[in-house]
Amino acid sequence: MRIKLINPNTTQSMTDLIGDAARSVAAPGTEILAVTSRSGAASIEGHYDEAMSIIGLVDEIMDGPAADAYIIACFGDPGLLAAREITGAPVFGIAEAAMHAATFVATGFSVVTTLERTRIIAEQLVRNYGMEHHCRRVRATDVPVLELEKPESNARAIILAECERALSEDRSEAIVLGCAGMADLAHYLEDRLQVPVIDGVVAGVKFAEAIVGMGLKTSKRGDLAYPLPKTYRGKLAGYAPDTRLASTEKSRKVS
Ligand code: 5HY
Repeated sequence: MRIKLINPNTTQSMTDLIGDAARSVAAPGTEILAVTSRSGAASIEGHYDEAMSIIGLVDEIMDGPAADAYIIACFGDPGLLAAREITGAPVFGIAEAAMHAATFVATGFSVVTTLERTRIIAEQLVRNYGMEHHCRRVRATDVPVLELEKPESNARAIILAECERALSEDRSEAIVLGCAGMADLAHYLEDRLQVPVIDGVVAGVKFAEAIVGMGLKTSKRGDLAYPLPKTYRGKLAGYAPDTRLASTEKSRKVS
């Protein structure tokens, strides 16, 4: 099966990092197509960045080649429901995937993310996903997304210290990493913390393999049905659903 792993920010080095993480767990026969959005912000750190990232995300889903599943590799899960509308293939957000994975291995988890504003967005996701009973707290580290890649930022030590506080102060039994750019930290942290540390990129890949393996597709009954045909104006005229849905998608469209 082919899983398209979409980095909705425009930083290629982060795509390389998440592509490596995804391939390290992919089953034999799973192809990971890791792509960087062609438009938008270098890092996604707020509602505006998220909103602007959705066009690039849509481009990656609508422009072939079709995949058996898609993963949105940004912890805000930007455009997740819109993405589920435009394809029948299952779509996974890394926040949703990581939180669900955490509930299988712990009663309570903490999310450790980057900036304070991201912390607030992640709290909204916890509520949207009905995870209030499982997520004990969302914690920020004040490490900006692109600083994660720089050894001089001391990001590893800062994140490790925040995870240790999460385990002692939140009474959490697992850690969910709150940024795709933390994908390479999971093993390092797990070795030191001795609790499950869940990276959503890896969780997304394994859920994608499971759901595709079960033969499941996104329901086209209700709100995730293909978008209604209508006129789009202005800069988005070319995004009118009927003109834009990829021909591969149209051929498997369920009306
Ligand atoms: C992410 N931003 O996973 C996030 C989440 C964050 O560019 N990729 C981003 O830390 O704000």
